[in-house]
Amino acid sequence: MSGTRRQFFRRTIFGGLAASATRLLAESGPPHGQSAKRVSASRGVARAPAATAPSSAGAFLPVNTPDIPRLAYTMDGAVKVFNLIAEPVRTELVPGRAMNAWGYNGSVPGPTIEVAQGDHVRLIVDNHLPEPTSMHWHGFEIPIAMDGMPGISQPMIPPGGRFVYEFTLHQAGTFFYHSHAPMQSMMGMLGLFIMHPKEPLSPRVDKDYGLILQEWAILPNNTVPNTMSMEFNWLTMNGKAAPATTPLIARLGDRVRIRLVNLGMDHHPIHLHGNTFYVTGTEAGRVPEAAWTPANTVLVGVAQSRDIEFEANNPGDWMLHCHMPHHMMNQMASMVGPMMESGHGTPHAMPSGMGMAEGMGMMKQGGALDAENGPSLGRSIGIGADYEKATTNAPLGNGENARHGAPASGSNPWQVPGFPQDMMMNMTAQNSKPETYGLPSGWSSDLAGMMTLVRVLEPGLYDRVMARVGQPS
Ligand SMILES: [Cu+2]
Repeated sequence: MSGTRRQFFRRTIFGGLAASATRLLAESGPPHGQSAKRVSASRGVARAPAATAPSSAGAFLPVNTPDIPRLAYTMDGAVKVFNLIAEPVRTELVPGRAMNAWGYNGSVPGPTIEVAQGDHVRLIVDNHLPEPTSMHWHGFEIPIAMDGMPGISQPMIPPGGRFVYEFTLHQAGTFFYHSHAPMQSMMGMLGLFIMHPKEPLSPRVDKDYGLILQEWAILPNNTVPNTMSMEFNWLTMNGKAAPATTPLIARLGDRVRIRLVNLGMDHHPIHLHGNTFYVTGTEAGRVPEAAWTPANTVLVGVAQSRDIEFEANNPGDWMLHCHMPHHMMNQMASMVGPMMESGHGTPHAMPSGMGMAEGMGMMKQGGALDAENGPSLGRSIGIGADYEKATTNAPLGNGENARHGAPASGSNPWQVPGFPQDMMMNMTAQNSKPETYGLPSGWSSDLAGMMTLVRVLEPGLYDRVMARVGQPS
């Protein structure tokens, strides 16, 4: 497409989008797709006041933060008033895997706040937690009294207490808010705070998405994140682990922005398949265009945000994921190993090799990783026979190999030390949602952890997906 035609095309699209953006903003509150359901179910957000008119700074394309609601506001004269309630939140990482975390207004991470540069805002923070908290506005150039530093700029907000923050925003970009108690932020207490610039950015985007990257350590048979742990077994985007993350939808030819925020213990190299993007923003705002560099992986460090933008001109369902190998998995647990078959009626159950104490990881002698104990310690009660040590997994007979498609002669893949390393699970049925419409069957098999899809769709399929999502296309 020639430059002129392309610009015409974009202007035409944007004309329509700007209109729908204004409409969306006026409606405010519910975000797109799945999140809408979550808003209505969320008592915190339900308690928040209804939204009113769009910003006086003019219409902007709202940021779509899948699986996270947008925080509604009221106007008090010229002041935008937001209510945030710090509280325990029970959520699901993937269907059926519950987590008892802490967040705001019934959401983990907290709801997305969107304002325009120059807005005067009042943020009323209520503490419904059993311990004191405070709120820090990360990177905001505001008076020290509003910085949320207990003991320096304010007293802690006690349980049942309230603190009112109020300031004028002169910055623009992808910011975030979080509890300044480190363990509370590791319990989930942060949220996106998008400041839209007074003057629209150029080039304008057709889709604007926001994703918060988090990590959780949740021990077996537990639902509460262990904030002391350095070993994380659940990695999420907007509070969901793949394949429960919601795909980001783009129409072929759209210009797409994705805003990435990381507040955890690890850095996340976020990689996009099939498309080259430019890093156009940091946690401090817009990067001058002359400094943009092409990339397909951007390192989002702790306490940073990164905006990436690209022309979605390569059709397909493209992975967007952290490339840290351990961040591409779900429910990892060291020293536990793969799930074994039960033994009830199956010929493959592991014979008992250790007693209850050893099976639970309680050492009486030797080292946890020595030759005698290492491969089997802590796997589970009654598992860890001598011959498991040779193979580190359940041996299967030849008949079973044949069933799994392995060569019938001699080579038994189950006898390879360290096999299997990767377990794939098809969870397509549990994770179907409007945004997954039209994906190949079995799409969920290789999606886990900090991962989602960027679906660059031809107009026909795009329209069908958007009709299901319930958004104007
Ligand atoms: Cu990562």
